[in-house]
Amino acid sequence: MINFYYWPTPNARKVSILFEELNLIYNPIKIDINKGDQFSDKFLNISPNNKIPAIELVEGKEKISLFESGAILLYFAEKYEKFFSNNISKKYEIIQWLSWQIAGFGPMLGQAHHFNFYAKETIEYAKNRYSNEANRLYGVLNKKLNNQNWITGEYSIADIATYPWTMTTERQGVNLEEFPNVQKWKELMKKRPAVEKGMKLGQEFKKTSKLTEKEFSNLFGENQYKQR
Ligand SMILES: N[C@@H](CCC(=O)N[C@@H](CS)C(=O)NCC(=O)O)C(=O)O
Repeated sequence: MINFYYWPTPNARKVSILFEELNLIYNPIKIDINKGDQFSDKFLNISPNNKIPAIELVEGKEKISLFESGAILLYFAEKYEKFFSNNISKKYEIIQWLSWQIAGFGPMLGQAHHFNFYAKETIEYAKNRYSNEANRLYGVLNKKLNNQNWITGEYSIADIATYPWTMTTERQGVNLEEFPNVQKWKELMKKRPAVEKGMKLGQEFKKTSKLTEKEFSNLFGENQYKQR
């Protein structure tokens, strides 16, 4: 059994989509990051960076515990030889686009979302800087998807990692109509039953109202930055 520590956010959804694609049985364990569950000693032991997603499982005599969505996707894709490749150049093309998502697309979109939506003060420079970066990155993705359905040719963990980040385009300062290949690719992704199911995990816990002071402190303020 796989213990899957999650909260309904893009980084966790990458993992639930892959689990659904692989038809794996897993035990979803909620870590309410608004409430501050990510700072418990038990969770920090599994994920010292205080972030979801994380997983734990037993493999023979070995206990495996992983955090960082990219590492988790690579672990299962490699183990089950699915949504990856045995061909070395294709394999590294997939790793390259997975890295692009983890190191660029995700963090930049996250910052755009933060300054356009969560920030308590309006900082035009930051809003422009990250919205511009977001638009640049959507442009890169749009170009890559020219004349092909999937990011690296075949459906892979690069697609799985990228898709959940393309949900809140308005808050990222992005108009998706400017990126028609990304729009087409999103439609294809949405049609996959595993993607639909993976995206729904924990939907009912998703916050629709504004963050309270305490929640803001947990995610972006005093409690987040306290030495632990
Ligand atoms: N690089 C990490 C990022 C994970 C991440 O940012 N997780 C967020 C939710 S999407 C989180 O747990 N935030 C809680 C916190 O920062 O305290 C990954 O790809 O797994």
